Amino acid sequence: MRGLIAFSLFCAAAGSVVRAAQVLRPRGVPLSKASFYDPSRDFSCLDGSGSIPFSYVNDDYCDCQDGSDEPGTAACPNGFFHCTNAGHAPLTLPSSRVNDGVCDCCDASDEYASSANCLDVCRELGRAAREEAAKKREEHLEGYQLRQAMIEDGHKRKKEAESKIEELQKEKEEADTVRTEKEELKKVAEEPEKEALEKYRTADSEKKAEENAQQKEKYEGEAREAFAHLDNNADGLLSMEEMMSRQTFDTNRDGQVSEEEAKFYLNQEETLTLDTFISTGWPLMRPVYRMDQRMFTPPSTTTAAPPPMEEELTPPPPVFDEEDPYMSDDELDEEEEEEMEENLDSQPDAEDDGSDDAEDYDMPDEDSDDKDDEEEEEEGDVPKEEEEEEEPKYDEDTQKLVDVANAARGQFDEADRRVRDLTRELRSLEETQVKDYGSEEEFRVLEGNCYDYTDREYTYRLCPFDKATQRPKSGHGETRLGQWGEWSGQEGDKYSRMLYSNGQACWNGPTRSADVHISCGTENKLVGVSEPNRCEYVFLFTSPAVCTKPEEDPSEETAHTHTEL
Ligand code: MAN
Repeated sequence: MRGLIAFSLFCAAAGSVVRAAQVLRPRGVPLSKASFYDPSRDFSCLDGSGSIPFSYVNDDYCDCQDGSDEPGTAACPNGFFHCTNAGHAPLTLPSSRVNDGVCDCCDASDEYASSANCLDVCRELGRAAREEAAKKREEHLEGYQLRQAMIEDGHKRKKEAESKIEELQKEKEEADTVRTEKEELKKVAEEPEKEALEKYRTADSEKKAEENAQQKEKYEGEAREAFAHLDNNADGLLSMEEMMSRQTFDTNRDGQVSEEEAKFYLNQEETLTLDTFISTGWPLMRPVYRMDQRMFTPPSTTTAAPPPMEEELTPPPPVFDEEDPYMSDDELDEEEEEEMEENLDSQPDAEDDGSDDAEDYDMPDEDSDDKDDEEEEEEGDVPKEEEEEEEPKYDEDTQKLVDVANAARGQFDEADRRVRDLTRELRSLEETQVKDYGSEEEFRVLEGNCYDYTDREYTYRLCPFDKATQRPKSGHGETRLGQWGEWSGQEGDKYSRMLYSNGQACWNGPTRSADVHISCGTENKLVGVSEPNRCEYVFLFTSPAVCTKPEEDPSEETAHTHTEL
């Protein structure tokens, strides 16, 4: 019975595939193993585990441990079924799929005893697959040709960069020389300018010193006059009594000069000599004294004055009251008064030795301004237009020297700028020369370009050899995902991946990075981006640069399929 079934299966198998002069073999056996299935001999299990009469092959009973006696049935759990799929690609299935009601083989051979009614569709599928493969191959070939162009372009650019570097180096040498010359000329022009301005400054400060001396003289003259006026008994000492005899010093306007009031103006001394008067007493009393001198009408009553208050027993500070109704605006030199008030503030205090030292006078001093000017000029700054307009302060000869120096500074600045520009340009070109643009410079042409990909939330950008970024579609701010790092493909396939690292730090996480996977395509294009782990991005980039040479004979596989027939 077993033998009969096996024979019929063998014939059925032969019948389903046999064309003229083709190799007969049991169902499910690939051509490569046909010789092991010889119906004129016993069958030896392919793993050598035993031998059985040939009639036991495909008898739906599993005899061999490796399942090799049942290639065309589902009897062995570890067996395999091979479908020839003439017209398309052969297929090997686990034998459990035989007659399971599902069409696995396109030639329908796996469902010979089922009700699945499978049809042989291998020819149509084969044609579509071949067309698809041809298209792919075509693209691959085009990509490969484009790669050749990229290689050529890369080499060309490298050479151009080399000669540009040489050119720039020469230009920079020349620019250095020009800069040195201009620097020298600037020094030469600045020397007389500095001298001329120095004289100017000296003349200026001499004038100011003279003015100061005059002012001091005037101030002291006034003081002497006042001293003589106040020193009633002309004994060369200004005493408490003499002070108390003057209504001028009735600061709180209670009708009499108290001891405290008198003492305040004597700088807490009992008496003052002329010298101590000039340095300590006069600065205190000058405002009230002068005001009193200038009043049109002396106050006959105290009605205009505020009533004296308890606390005013302590002598109030001699405040100059600009609102005072008895003051003559015409006569009072306000500026001078203010100036003297300033002087009052800076008078030496009671602990001071009180010596009449000119340095104790805080006369107007513009030295500090001068110093600023000098510093600015020493730094080579061209005087500002505004300042020039405000102060046409130089004589013709000096102005000429300043103009010449300004011109020399301008020329030096220009020469200096040129050197810096050339240095920058050279540095960036030299950097490109040491970058790895692929084994044949095939990626060099990508430098300077950027490629975008937009998904639902973000627009991603890849600028090869520079950076990878992410920008929300809402448009707020760009996130740096990484700077160009290195080629990161596996050994032998180094140029299939790029790593962009050290991007913006992820909140509570690592710095962002982008891993760029490059596959063959006819375009340099960013075709997808994902973020498989938070802040770790995978970019899918296609480029002809990675297209390898397509196989010579694309129909090899099909030919192999046909030989099985
Ligand atoms: C931003 C984007 C995201 C990232 C989060 C992490 O929203 O950069 O891609 O996952 O930050 O906080």
